[in-house]
Amino acid sequence: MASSEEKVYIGHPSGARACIELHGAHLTSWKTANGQEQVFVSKQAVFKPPKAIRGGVPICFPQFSDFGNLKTSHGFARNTRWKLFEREGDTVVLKLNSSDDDFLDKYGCEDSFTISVRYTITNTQLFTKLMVTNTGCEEMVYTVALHTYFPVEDITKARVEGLYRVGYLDSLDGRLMKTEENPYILINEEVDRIYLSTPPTLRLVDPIGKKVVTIEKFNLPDIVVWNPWVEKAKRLSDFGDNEYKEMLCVETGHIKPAIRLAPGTVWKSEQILTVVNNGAIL
Ligand code: TA6
Repeated sequence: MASSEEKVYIGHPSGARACIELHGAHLTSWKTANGQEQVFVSKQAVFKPPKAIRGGVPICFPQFSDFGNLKTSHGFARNTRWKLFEREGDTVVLKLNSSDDDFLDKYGCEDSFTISVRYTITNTQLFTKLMVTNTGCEEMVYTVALHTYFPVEDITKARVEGLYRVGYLDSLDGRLMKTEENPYILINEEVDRIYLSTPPTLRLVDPIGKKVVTIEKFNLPDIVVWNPWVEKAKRLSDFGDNEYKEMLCVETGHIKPAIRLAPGTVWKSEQILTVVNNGAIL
């Protein structure tokens, strides 16, 4: 089995060009059968732990942002070496076990857990399943998110549908609770919002790229929408000044309330991304 330090590549068993590439458990490329790249990775991304890779799908665990009690924003899972557990055809599974790495010393995490991620591809879809098992004697309290960076042809024309009238915490305004008053979200400034208790399905529409991505989720009630825009982009050392124009983070997560997992029990979630090209862009 490939070690978690190597890149892992899963090609669609039919021989179609659909494939994914992982660095550890961090998905850094997802191509659909037409060969089109479906995740954004910054040209200035650093591929050297413990620096998180700027792009793809960072796994935020055991906390999203500072929704937890660790110092490391977004938790340590995205900076840690996972172990390749299974690799079969269109599926790959990686695991991270608290006993593998001394998280208590490194991150102050006292939990005993195993987290696994299972990626499965079809010609146009990416299925991501997360499973957390509490292997300790104490209740685990944690938050989680799939911090997906989507590429868009023109950020000012892209839109997110499905969050109309949903409440959100505005991270740019003291995390004040607000309500989405627009039928769909357009981006023309820095946006950093945590939408709570969202509908099970959303759409990311890229009219210039003639592409629609449907985001379905199970047990991931919250959605984060983030674009750094001009000023924050300049402050990110691993992100090009103009790259904000070609990406949008739409992240599925369980952030507020946190997940409370009793000893010996399992938490499961799933995200299904489906790409429709030249789709019904209404
Ligand atoms: O998901 C939005 C967010 O929490 C933003 O506040 C911004 O910090 C972004 O994540 C990127 O975080 P990172 O730690 O990867 O630079």
